[in-house]
Amino acid sequence: NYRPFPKDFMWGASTSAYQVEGAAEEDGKALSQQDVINRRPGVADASLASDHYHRFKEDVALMKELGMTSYRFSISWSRVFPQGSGEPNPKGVQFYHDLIDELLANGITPIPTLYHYDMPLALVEKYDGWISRESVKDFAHYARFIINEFKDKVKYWTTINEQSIIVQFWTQKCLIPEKYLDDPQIRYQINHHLNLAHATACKLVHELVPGGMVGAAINTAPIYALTSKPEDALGMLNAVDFRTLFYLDVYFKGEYSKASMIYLEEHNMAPVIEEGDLDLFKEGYSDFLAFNYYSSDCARSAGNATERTEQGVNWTGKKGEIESYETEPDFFQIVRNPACDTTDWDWAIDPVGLEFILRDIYARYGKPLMITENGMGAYDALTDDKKVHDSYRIDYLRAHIQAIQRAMHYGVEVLAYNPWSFMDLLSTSNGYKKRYGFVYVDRDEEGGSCERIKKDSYYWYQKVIATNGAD
Ligand code: BGP
Repeated sequence: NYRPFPKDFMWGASTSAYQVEGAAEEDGKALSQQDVINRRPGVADASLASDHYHRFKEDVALMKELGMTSYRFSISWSRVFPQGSGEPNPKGVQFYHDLIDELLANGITPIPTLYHYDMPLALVEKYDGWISRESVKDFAHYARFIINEFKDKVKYWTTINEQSIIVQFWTQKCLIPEKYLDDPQIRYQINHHLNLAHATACKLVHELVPGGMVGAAINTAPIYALTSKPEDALGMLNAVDFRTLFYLDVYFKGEYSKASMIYLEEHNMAPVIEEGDLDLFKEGYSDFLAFNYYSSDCARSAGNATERTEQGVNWTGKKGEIESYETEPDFFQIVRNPACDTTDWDWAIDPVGLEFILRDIYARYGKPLMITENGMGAYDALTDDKKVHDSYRIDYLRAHIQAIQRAMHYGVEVLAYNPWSFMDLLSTSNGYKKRYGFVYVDRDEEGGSCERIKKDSYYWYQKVIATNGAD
C-alpha cells in the first residue's frame, strides 16, 4: 500500500541524437566523434540510425498516442555548430525548433540534454576534443546559443550525459588519439573539463531561463559489498566514492570528494585544476539530478592487486562474456553481483537497486531526482503478423516503476520517469541487435525500411501512463 504517484509526475521516454536521428551529414550537419567511433564492420552506424530526423512528426504522434508527458532527447552539437564553434547552422537550429514545437503542441514536456557523447569531429581534429581545455570555451558558446534560443520553450535542462561512463569507457565515448592511450590521467582531465562545461551550462540556465531548472544526467547505481568482511565493506565505500560521489559532490557541493582525489594524486592521475575552477563549480550549482539506471554492482577489497584493470564490455550478447572488472589497486575491486540475474549482455537486473539509489542520493543531497534512462536491452523478434511480444521488458519496467513508487512513498522527490528508449535505436555497443524501445524500428545492421511497429510493451506502458502508474 504505497502512496500513488503525484498527479504532475512526468511519464516519458528517452533517446539521444546520434542514436536516433540519422541524417549524419544532411542539411549542413557535420560528423561527430560518434559517427566515427560507431563505424565497425557488421554493426550499424549512425548514418541512418532510426531515421528520426525525417520522421520526427510520426514519432511525436506515437509519443502522444502512448500518453507521454515528457520526452528526454539530446541536441546534436555538430548539427547546430558543424565546426563546433562559429556561426550556427540555420537548418540544424530549425530542426530542434520543429521538434520542440511539435512536442509542446502535443502536451509533451521537452527535456533536452546538451551533450550525449557526440563531440563535433572538427574539435577532435582541432585540439583533441575534451582533452583540451579549449573544449570548455566552445561548449560554452554552443550552450549559450541553445539555451538562449530555446529559453521560452524549455524549462528542464540536462547538461552532460553519463560523465562517469565517459571516464570509465573513455575510448568508446571519446575519440582518443593514440598518443594518450597509455596515460591514465587523461580521463580525469577530460572529466575536469566536463565538470567545467556542466557548471557553465548550469550558470547559463540560471542566467537566461526564467524558472528554468538544470542538472546533469549521470549514470549511477548502488554498489553493494560482496561479503560481510569489513575489508570488503571498505572496498565498497571506496568504490562508491570513486564511481559516484566523485561526480555528485562536484554537482552539489562544488568540490571533488576527498578520498578519490587523494587516491588520484597518489597514483598520478589527478587533473590539472586552474585557479577559479572550484569557484565555478560552486556557482554552477544543480537544481536536480537526472540519472540513468540500468544495473547494480558489487565491490570488495582490492586485496594484493597491483595492476589497474578496466571494466570489460560484452560485445557479443552472450551471457557470461565479461571477464574483466575495474580494479583500482589499494582502493577497491568491482565484481559481478552473484545475487542478480542478468540480461544477455551481462547487465545485472536489480529493480530493488533503483529504490536503493533513489533513497541514497536523496538522503545525501536532498535535491529532486529525475530518471532519464532505465530499460532492458534484449533481442526482440518481429513475428510474421508484425508484433513484438516483449513480456520480459514489461516485467523489467514494471518492477522498476514499483521501486520508484516505494522510494517516493518514503519521501524521495522524483520528477519524471523516462525509460530508455522510446523507440529502438543504435545501441552504443551492439548496433540494432540489442533493442530497448517501446516502438520497434524495422531495420537490421545493414539498414531497412525503418517502419515503426508498436511492441506489447508500448500498449502496456500506455495503460501505466493512463492510470498514473497504477497498472
Ligand atoms: C547509456 C547511454 C545510452 C544508451 C544506454 C544503453 O549508458 O546513455 O546512450 O545507449 O546506455 O547502452 P547500450 O546501447 O550500450 O546498450
